[in-house]
Amino acid sequence: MIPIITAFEASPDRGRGLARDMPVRWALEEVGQPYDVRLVSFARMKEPAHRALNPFGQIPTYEQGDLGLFESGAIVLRIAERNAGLLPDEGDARSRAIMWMFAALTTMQAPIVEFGMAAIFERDKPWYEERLPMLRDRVRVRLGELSERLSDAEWLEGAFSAGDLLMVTVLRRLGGTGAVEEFPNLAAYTARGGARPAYKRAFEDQLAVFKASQEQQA
Ligand code: GTB
Repeated sequence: MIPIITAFEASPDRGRGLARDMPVRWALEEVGQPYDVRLVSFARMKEPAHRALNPFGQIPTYEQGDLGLFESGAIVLRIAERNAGLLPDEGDARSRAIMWMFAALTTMQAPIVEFGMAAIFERDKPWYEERLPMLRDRVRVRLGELSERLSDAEWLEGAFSAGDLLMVTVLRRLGGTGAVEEFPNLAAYTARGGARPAYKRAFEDQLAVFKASQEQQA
């Protein structure tokens, strides 16, 4: 049965692939699983039918048969567990790859999102100028630690895994800030992820959705 995911009808990121449907699309492309997309507006996301799938009224969601999931990390894990290519078979290696999935979505993503949110929503607040360097420093510390661990390896833990997929999507949220570029190995790592054919297909698909939404408005 072909899974159905939800995504923004018109993404506020204007097709930059920063919304959380992107890791889900990328994972599905990596394993060669065809999928359908149901596009939803902000209003539709808050309606009972969508909230039945995601109580927080957000995208992405994932439906396959009787299964309905939300949370991009849980969806990527489901895809990785059911298909070859995103998690090692051997138990310890598999646990380490899952550990990196959590590291991406918690330890790395938390300060990155806080930094990004402040830049968008607190710009006009009196505390903004004082708070921003602190938030940026928190991101820099985490990036430095990740950079040291990655060193000159291609991927975080041997072969490319769902851990790398999520880490690259989280690091991409810093695009345009110059933060990742302070660490050349992380910049190369992020570029390596983005150069994967599956990533490119996922990116082009979500970009096509955004372009279509603009054409409809014109
Ligand atoms: N933890 C959840 C997950 O990983 O699935 C987070 C899901 C989430 O944040 N969804 C957002 C959403 O539905 C879209 S992706 N928001 C609508 C709402 O809450 O009403 C987050 C996002 C949004 C916009 C940009 N952007 O414009 O750059 C980037 C990321």
